Amino acid sequence: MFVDGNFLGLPENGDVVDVVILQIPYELTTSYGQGTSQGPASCIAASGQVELFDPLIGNDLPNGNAIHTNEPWNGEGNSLLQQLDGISNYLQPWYAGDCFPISLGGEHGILPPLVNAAKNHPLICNDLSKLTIVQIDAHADLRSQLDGEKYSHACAASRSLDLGVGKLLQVGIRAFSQEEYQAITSDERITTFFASDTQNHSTGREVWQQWLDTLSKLEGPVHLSIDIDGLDGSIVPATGTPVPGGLSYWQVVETIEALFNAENATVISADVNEIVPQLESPLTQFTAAMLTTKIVVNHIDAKNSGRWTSITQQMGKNRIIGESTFFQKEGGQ
Ligand SMILES: [Mn+2]
Repeated sequence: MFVDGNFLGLPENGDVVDVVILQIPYELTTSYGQGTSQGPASCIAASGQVELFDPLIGNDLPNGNAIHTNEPWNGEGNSLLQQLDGISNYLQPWYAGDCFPISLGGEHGILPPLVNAAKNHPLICNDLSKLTIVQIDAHADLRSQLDGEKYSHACAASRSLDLGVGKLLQVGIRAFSQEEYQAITSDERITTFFASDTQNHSTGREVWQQWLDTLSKLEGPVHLSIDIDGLDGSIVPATGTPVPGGLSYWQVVETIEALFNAENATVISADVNEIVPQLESPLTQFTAAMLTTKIVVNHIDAKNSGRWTSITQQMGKNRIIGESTFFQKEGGQ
């Protein structure tokens, strides 16, 4: 039975949630292209064309797991800070440690509220210094502000570090300012693999292996943030700011696999963002749907292999949405 509006068209399984697909149609500060607010729905529609079989789990999805496609974030909030609180409160109940949350965006500005929601995860316990973010992106997103806005998508990574995130690993990076380059070279929390190095035709293979080795040595809780413009612009042409010279589809798949296979790390959540529906061909949203499916498959494999276990008892689908006003209290300070 194919269920319209559900990720992969999969029917739900009563009140059980093993993987939750969250939709954040947020678009406020996207600087160049338009249309990220339609991204999550277009990715879910495109996921209907993705194969359910993956050799990694040797079976069709959902392979005994309950994949719940949650109602989208309601978009409410009269100011940017209210909206950030709204996103954080929408996500927070899914960070209880009993399921695996995957957020579809929406612009990359969803990352700081996501990090704020992750504070409650039992592996983090309010200490975000334990958390590593692995960021696939064309842009470093390390600006202090863009056009006077410190919560711009171009500042997503710096605001996450401000929240207390311990470690940031970046790959695919090929568009950045001098300020961002200085942050990369001076801030010990940041490790960046530039696309000019990983994609280099003579020496790239060696650098790429170093990236995979770095991932396999990670420890503790990890969030995977995929800005789809990290991929080469030719396969995600509709994203807000497509950039040439990016990662191939298979490099992103290798990254997902290396990360989920890291023996001492636990991937607690992921997001796939900056999805914009492509009209003439569904390539952009289909690429996002394929990668989201790869994340689901790798999570299930990690669970089957004991690298992910539920920390709390199953909480079902009806969860109390948070009421934090964290970003409003910060007042953009
Ligand atoms: Mn980004």
